[in-house]
Amino acid sequence: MKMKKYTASSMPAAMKKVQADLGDDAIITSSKVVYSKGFLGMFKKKSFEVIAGIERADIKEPAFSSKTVQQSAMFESQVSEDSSKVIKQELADLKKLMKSMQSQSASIQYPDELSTVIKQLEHQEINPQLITQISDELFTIVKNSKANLTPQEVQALAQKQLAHLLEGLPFGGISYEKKYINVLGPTGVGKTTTIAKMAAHAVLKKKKKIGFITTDTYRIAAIEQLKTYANLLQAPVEIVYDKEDYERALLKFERLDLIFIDTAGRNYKEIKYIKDLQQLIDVENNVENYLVLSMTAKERDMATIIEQFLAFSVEKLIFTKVDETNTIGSMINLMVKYKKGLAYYTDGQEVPEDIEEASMKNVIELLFQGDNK
Ligand SMILES: Nc1nc2c(ncn2[C@@H]2O[C@H](COP(=O)(O)OP(=O)(O)O)[C@@H](O)[C@H]2O)c(=O)[nH]1
Ligand SMILES: [Mg+2]
Repeated sequence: MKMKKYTASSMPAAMKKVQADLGDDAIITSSKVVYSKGFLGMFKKKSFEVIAGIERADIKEPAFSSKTVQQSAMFESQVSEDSSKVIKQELADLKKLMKSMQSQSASIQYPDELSTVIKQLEHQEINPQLITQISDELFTIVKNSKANLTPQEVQALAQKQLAHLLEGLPFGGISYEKKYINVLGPTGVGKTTTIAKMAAHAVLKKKKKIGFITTDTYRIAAIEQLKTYANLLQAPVEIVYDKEDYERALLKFERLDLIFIDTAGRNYKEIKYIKDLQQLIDVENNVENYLVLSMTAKERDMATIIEQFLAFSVEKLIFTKVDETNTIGSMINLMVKYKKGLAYYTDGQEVPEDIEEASMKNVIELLFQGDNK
């Protein structure tokens, strides 16, 4: 992937530049605020820098261009008759080969054995490019196998290909190695509910002393909701309105094992505020960031959210409301595209039970179970 740097006076302006230059498929790999020294070092100028790039579709050069053929033809007249015969033959062979290659690529048809699996992947709205990638691999395997494969065998092979795509991405929930669990995402995706589920597990199964911090002070109901869960778990809650509150809360919770931070970010300004707050604890490198996305959202909108939160080192995503959809391809597409792992997925409103810690295995199984007709 070729990377380019874009600078502008605001983050939206920088993003616009990226979009104008690279289109909607641009991948933002980093973004930051840079301060350049102004006049006599007195006026610092603030600008926003984004590094972005785009995955290039392989540009395929034809193996032999017509120019080469023309050159060979010219060359032909200068050589002895014998070798000219040889060359003629070679050219004819070449033409034949090219013709057969063209007809093959124009009518690539996957064998019937693969059609069920391909339909399943399509039904789940796996990205077409990924489907082609998987199908091509399966095609090679099926072609080379002596006996006909059973549908179960083909499905198992498809699962293996999916595992390939997800290889190297982190799976699994809280590591319990860091003190702060920062749960990010826009309002309404299910952050607070998911935090309650995670926290219940930490208290009941892992016997951790926990506390809650919320910066989502926009709606009273949201505060009350978190307080209710905290009371049930007999854990303290701190409501944070500014940086000072935040510092005070961190100090107050010094002796606890695990702090869940509920942070709603609705727009760029709020996300920046969260980032500023996080700097207070990030110095210790003691945070795990989770970004929560709802499976009921459109893939493109989820992608936008992921991009908005790129400034945070989010390793793993959490997908909620899996119970409200039959298609979970977008989950896989986004993980592959943004190289993010998966911590949990949630499948209902019940606290604490409706949550699954993610593994590569259960995500792939999720894709193949349920309504695939
Ligand atoms: N069906 C379903 N609803 C969920 C799930 N997780 C959360 N919700 C609901 O989504 C709504 C918003 O949840 P909330 O935790 O307040 O979201 P927040 O604004 O991100 O904190 C509530 O009605 C939750 O009960 C889930 O996995 N499945
Ligand atoms: Mg909330």
